[in-house]
Amino acid sequence: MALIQKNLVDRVGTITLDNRKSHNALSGELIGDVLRAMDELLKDEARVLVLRAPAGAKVWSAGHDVKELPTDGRDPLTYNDPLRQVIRTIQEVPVPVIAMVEGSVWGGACEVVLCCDIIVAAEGSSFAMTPAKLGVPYDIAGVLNFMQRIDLPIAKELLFTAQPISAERALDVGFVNHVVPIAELETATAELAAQIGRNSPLAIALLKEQLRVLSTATPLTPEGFERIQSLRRKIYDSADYREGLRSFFEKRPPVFQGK
Ligand code: LCV
Repeated sequence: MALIQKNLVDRVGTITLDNRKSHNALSGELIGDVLRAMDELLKDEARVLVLRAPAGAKVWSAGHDVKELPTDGRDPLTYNDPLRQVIRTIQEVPVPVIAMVEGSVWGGACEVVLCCDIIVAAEGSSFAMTPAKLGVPYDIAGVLNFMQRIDLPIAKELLFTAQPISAERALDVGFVNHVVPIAELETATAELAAQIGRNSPLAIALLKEQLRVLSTATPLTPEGFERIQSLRRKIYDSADYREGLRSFFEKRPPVFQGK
């Protein structure tokens, strides 16, 4: 059973995350459905993609499926993790991807939204970046994505506090494009998508790839990369990482010991 809905109207492809029982947690299964839908819509010559939750959703997505985070000493966010795959796909598909957001967005889902090309959020929606709350050693590509979209002091506050911020604050700090009343969310998104769909798909595909390549040209030495990976390994091998996940399942605040 698909955990998403898909439709294509006037070359605008819409993918609706629709796994309500786990608040659209980004499980491998749900992400697999999203990737297949993106592939099918591009084959049907969609010129814009919209990623959304069902109308009225209180939670856009609860982030990475915590049940799928390994606790046996394996890296929880490797290159082939479904979350990393869908984020790279959003960044690399040759059409603009618009995140149409209502409700709360958590953890890895914040990065998914941030890596969409344009974000239209409803008043009352919120964004929480949660690695520090769960004790998760976030991966380098993910941190770079946050840095690309959010000024460093703001990114640090959001990541260190792991607290939700409002759509209005997200607009102020520049990581959403528009905040609109919930009743106007679909219309505002559709108008934006239609404007883009009337322009040259070839020129837009080139512009998107130019912006991706030029914005990700970040110097990272092999030594720097290895050093960060060794720091991450210490964390996903730590008691704190296991405590973070255990506290989530036991529905209690984590007690981190710093080891
Ligand atoms: C699996 C879930 C989830 C979930 N996974 O309903 O960025 S990182 O590094 O942190 C990254 C690794 C990441 O993205 O981690 C996930 C970060 N996400 C969060 O911290 C959000 C966790 N979820 C919540 O805070 C609440 O579920 C919200 C506020 C989204 C909704 O609260 P509400 O009271 O409406 P429940 O908490 O009762 O959730 C309903 C069911 O969905 C499961 C949750 O375990 C519960 O399952 P059970 O009914 O079996 O108890 N669920 C929620 N989020 N990310 N499962």
